[in-house]
Formats: sequence, structure tokens, C-alpha cells
Amino acid sequence: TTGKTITCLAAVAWEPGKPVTLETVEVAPPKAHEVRIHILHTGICHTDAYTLSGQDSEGKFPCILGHEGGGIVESVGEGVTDVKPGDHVIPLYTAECRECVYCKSGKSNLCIKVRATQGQGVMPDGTPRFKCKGQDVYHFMGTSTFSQYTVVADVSVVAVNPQAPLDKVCLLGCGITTAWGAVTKLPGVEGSTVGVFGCGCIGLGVLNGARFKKASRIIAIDTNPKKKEWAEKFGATEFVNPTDLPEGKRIQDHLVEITDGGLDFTFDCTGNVNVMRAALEASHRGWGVSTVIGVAAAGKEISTRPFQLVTGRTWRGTAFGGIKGRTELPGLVEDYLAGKMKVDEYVTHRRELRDLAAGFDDMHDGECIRCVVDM
Ligand code: NAD
Ligand code: AHE
Ligand code: ZN
Repeated sequence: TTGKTITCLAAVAWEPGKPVTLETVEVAPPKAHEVRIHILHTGICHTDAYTLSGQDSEGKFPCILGHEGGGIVESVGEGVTDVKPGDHVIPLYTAECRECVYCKSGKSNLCIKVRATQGQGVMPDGTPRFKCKGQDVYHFMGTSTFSQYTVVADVSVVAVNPQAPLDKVCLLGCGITTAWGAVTKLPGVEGSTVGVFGCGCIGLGVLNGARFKKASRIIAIDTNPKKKEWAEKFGATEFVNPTDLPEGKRIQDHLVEITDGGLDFTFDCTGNVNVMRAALEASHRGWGVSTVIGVAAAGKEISTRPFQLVTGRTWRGTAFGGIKGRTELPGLVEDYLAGKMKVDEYVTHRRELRDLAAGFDDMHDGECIRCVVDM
């Protein structure tokens, strides 16, 4: 296809630490193995805020952020076989080429086909497709969903059931899928005890997945008392607020006590390195498995006594919940349509594209789980 450049609106991040602004941008047609998508809805994730703050070592400015989107294919470049104009799609920040050593390993979802250029804010040929005021604008996470039109690599997009509402399943582009995969792909959750630190979108998704996998006891931990009701709705059988503990009592010690030795599985869903440590140390001696999901601020490091690992605890982490997007995401959309997985319930705020910057402020409101932006 030899398409034309499209002029549309986008929220542009000009420099770190400054709010995104609404701009008219030019979006070049897709080249070979690229797909141009009309984005209809996008969530705002903490990782967008993290990069906008200037903390992300991969942050390149000016850029168009956003990686939790849903839209319709507008046109495709040469050689694109898996999606066609009109398909309802979700862009994938974790690509799946099915050819690289990671894809073929059967051990990881971290495809490397386009990862290097993705981290540099450009398409696989080394150039961006966006321009604003005559200047090149970088892509972000291979998705850039804060634009009415975006271009992605064909390995970075998947078609989903068109009956699924895109203003909801856009959230499967990051938060919910990450959380759901992180727990449901772990062997042995059925009948086990689970501890979830942090009850934002990610933590609630883990709670929901733990209930789906029939964990026997699901303890939610959050410093915000308002999260108790949320946690219980998504699957928690108990809620602990660490700030309610007696002075000097550490959350991990409390959890080890009330679970007679620790939890079988714990998850950090906060991005706070002290919480990551507490989650590891709250897991059971001999077999506890603790998963890091939260993204810590640049320069932060985790620590614990090595004895914690010597005595049989496992510290692991996951990106995009270990989900292979092209192969597995359509099935998650079906699980949602079949009522197995909550999605609608995460949407607490809605914004128009012109107010997208205010959606970043919503995230700091203790009541916001996800803000969905109508593009
Ligand atoms: P959020 O801010 O909505 O939720 C965090 C929750 O943690 C809040 O409810 C907060 O009250 C609670 N919290 C804060 N400090 C705490 C403490 N000391 N103890 C217990 N609870 C505490 O964030 P979110 O959208 O759910 O994202 C969580 C993290 O996951 C972020 O760091 C985000 O960047 C990361 N993330 C990672 C991936 C991945 O692929 N690994 C994907 C998406 C998001
Ligand atoms: N680029 C950052 C790291 C950011 C990060 O850890 N990203 C997660 C997804 S967060 C989604 O909200 C991830 O998937 N990482 C794996 C990958 O390949 O990027 C930095 O610090 O450099
Ligand atoms: Zn995200």
C-alpha cells in the first residue's frame, strides 16, 4: 500500500517533567512490515508517568507516550499478513516475532526482534513516523498510543475479537494482562496462599488471577485504607494495612506470623524496593516464590540477606506477565468476554484526548485505578 501521511491530534511529551500538550502531528504511512492504527482509546499507566518524569533511561524527547491502547487498523505496509485494515487491534509493547531466540526458547516472552530500535524511540528502519512542527517526534515502547494514529511493527500488534469493547480491552495492552499473567502462569497457585503488595491496577489484577486459580488464602496489603474494599471485590480474602501494625512491627514479620511460616506466593505491585524486600521475606521458607512486577525509580536497588535465598525462597520478576501477545492476548480477550476476568471494573476515570494531561493527575488520586482516554 502506498498510503498518505495523516494529520491528526496527539498528546506530545516535549521534555521531561513537563505535562504533555495537545498538538497536530503528521503520521507517515506504514513501511514494509508496519501497521498504521487508528487509536480509539488508551489507558494511562504509571510507566508513562515514569518516562515523562525523566527517570527512564530509555526516555527520548520529544515523544508520544502511551502503551495501553485499542484501535482499528487503518492501513498496512508491504508484507503484513496477520492484520488487515478494519481489524480491531491492541498494540504490543512486548513484541512476538516467533523467530528470535527468545520466541523460540519456550522460556520467555521477551522477543528481541524490534527491542533495540523500540528502546531508541524509532521504527525498525531507524526512523520515526511522527512529525510535529516540522520536527521528528520519537515513538515510545513501540506503541505511542497517545496519538489518534500511530505506526507499529507488525510483530507488535494483535487482532482481537471485534465484539470486545475497545474502551475496556485497551487495558489488556498493559496493566491487567501483566498482573493476570504474573499469577496465572505460575504453577501451583491452586490451594496455595498468596500475598499481594499494592492494590492499584496491577495488584487488583493479581488478586483477581489468584482467585481465578483458586488460591486458598489471598492477603492484600496496602497502606491506603480505601483499598480494602477494592481488594475484596477482586479476590482478597484478607486485607492488611502495614500502617496499622504496632510501632516497629515489620509487615513481613506480621505476615509470617499470621500464615504460620510465610506465604507460598507473594507479588510486589508497588515499585517500591523496600516493599519488594518485604514481599520476598514474607514468602515461605523452603519454597516461597516472590515476583517483582513494580518498576522501581531509576537508580534504586533491591537487597535482602542472602540467607533468605539460601533457605529456599525464589526471587523472580515478570514483564507483561510473561504473556506472548500475538499468541495469547486474543485468548485473554475471550476470557474477559466469557466473564472469567474482570476488566470493566478497573475503569474509574475517563477523559477526552484534549484533557489527557489531566489523566496523569488522576493517577495520584488514591481513588483512581485506571483512567481511559477517548481519542
Ligand atoms: P498504583 O499506584 O495504582 O498502585 C500502587 C498501590 O501500592 C497503591 O494502591 C498504593 O497505595 C500502594 N502502596 C504504595 N506504597 C505501599 C507500601 N509501602 N505498602 C503497600 N502498598 C503500598 O500502580 P499500578 O498501576 O498498580 O502499578 C504498580 C507498579 O507496576 C508500577 O511500578 C508500574 O510501573 C508497574 N508495572 C509493571 C509492569 C511490568 O510489566 N512489569 C507493567 C505495568 C505496570
Ligand atoms: N525502560 C525502563 C524499564 C521499564 C520497564 O521495566 N518496563 C517494563 C514494562 S512496564 C509497563 O508498564 C518491561 O516490560 N520491561 C521489559 C522491557 O523489555 O522493557 C528502564 O529503566 O530502562
Ligand atoms: Zn504499563
